[in-house]
Amino acid sequence: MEREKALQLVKEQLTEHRYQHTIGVMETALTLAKLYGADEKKAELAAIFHDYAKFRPKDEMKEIITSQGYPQDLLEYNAELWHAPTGAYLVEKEAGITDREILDAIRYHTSGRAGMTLLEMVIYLADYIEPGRHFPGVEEVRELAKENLNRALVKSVQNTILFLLKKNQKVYPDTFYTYNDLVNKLED
Ligand code: DGI
Ligand code: FE
Ligand code: FE
Repeated sequence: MEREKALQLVKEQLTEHRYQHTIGVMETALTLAKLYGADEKKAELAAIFHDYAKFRPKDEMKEIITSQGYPQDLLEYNAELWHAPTGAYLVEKEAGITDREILDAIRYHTSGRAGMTLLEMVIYLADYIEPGRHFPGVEEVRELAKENLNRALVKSVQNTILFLLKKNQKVYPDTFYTYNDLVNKLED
C-alpha cells in the first residue's frame, strides 16, 4: 500500500494530535530502518498503522481480545495495552494489510515481547523517541538510538517500567520479558 493511502486511512481513525504523533513515528522509523537495515517499506506501514485502534471503544477492544485468540490476561491489565493487539487485528480486517511482520510490529508495539524482530524493535523505539515525545529521559534514548539499537531499547523499557511503578500501575508480563531478553543480548 502507498504511504498516502495508508495515511488517509489512519487519519480518519485518529485525533489531529495523534496523527501528528503518527507522522513523527513514521519519519523516525524510516531513519532507524535505514540505520539498522530493517525493511523500510514495512517500517513505514507499521509506523503509520501502529496506533490505528487507539480510539476504539474499550468494549470493542475487549470483544476482539476475547474472540480473536489474544491472551486473555491482557484484560486484567491497563486498557492502554489493548490498542496494540486490536490494532493488528483491525488493520488486517479494515485496511487489508496481511503482512505478518507488519501486523506483529503493530501487535507488540506497546509491551514488546521476548525475541522481538528487528522491525518490531524499530517500531517500538520510534514510538518512544519520535520528535513529539517530551518525557524525562527521552533525549538520552534518542542519543543511544543513533549508536546502539539494543541499548536504546533497554533504556526505554526501563523508563517505561519505572514510570508504571511510580504510578502504582501493574506491569504486563511481556514488558518484563522484553526487558530481560534485551538485557541478555546486551554486549559489554
Ligand atoms: O500509544 P502510545 O501512547 O503512542 O504509546 P504506547 O502504545 O507505548 O502506550 C503507552 C501507554 O501504555 C502508557 O500509558 C504506558 C502504558 N503501558 C506500556 N507498557 C505497559 C503499560 N501499561 C501497563 N499497565 N503495563 C505495561 O506493561
Ligand atoms: Fe500505541
Ligand atoms: Fe504511538
